[in-house]
Amino acid sequence: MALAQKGLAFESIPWRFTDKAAIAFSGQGNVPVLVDGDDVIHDSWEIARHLEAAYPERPSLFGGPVGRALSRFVANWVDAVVHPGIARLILLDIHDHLAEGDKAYFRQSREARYGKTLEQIVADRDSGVVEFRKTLSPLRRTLDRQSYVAGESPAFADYLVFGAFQWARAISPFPVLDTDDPITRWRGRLLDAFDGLAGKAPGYYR
Ligand SMILES: N[C@@H](CCC(=O)N[C@@H](CS)C(=O)NCC(=O)O)C(=O)O
Repeated sequence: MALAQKGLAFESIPWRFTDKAAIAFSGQGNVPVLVDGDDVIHDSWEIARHLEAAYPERPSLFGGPVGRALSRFVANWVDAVVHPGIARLILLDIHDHLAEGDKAYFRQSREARYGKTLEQIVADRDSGVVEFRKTLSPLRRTLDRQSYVAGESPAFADYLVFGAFQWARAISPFPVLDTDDPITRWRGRLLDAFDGLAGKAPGYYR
C-alpha cells in the first residue's frame, strides 16, 4: 500500500517461512524486505521511513514529523493489540494453509511462543472475537467520525492497521469484524484504493 501511494512500480516475490536463505542478504529472517536499488531494508516501519526519505516529492506517507510520530503510536498499538488479537483467532487457519515443509516450523515456533497448542489457542475464538472487537473501540470511534485514520485520505497509519485485517482476510474464513462496523466500511475503502490493489488479492470475503 505504501509503494502504491508513492506511485512506485514494484515486483513482489512470494516467500515461505522456512525460506530463510532467500532473505539472508537482508541480515535477518523476517519479511517484509524491500530491495530498492542498492538499498536493502527490512521491517515495515523502516521501509516506510526509507520510502518517505527517498521519494519526498511523491505523496507523503506520514504528512510530516508530527504525523510520523503519531503513526509510531499506531504502529505500536497494532503490534501490541491488533496483531496479537487477530493471531489468537486465526493461527490454526494459517497453519492449515502452509506448505507441508513449513507446518512443523510454524507449529513449533508458535506453540513455544504461546505455551499452548494451536488448537488450544483458537478453541474459544467465538467468545474471543467479541473481546477482540471491543479492543478496537478507539479505531471504531475514530472511523465513525473520519474516513481514514490519517483523516480525509489514507496514509501509512491506515496501512499499518489495514495490513492486520488484510492478513486475516487472506488466510482465514473466520469473520474478525462484524459487517455493520465503521471499521469494516473503512476496510472496504482500502480494498478499493489504488485501483483495488488490496481487493484483488485472494481473500475469503470482501
Ligand atoms: N514488525 C515487523 C514484523 C515482521 C514479522 O514478524 N514478520 C513475520 C511475518 S509472519 C515473519 O517474517 N516471520 C517469520 C518467522 O516467523 O519465521 C514488521 O512490521 O515488519
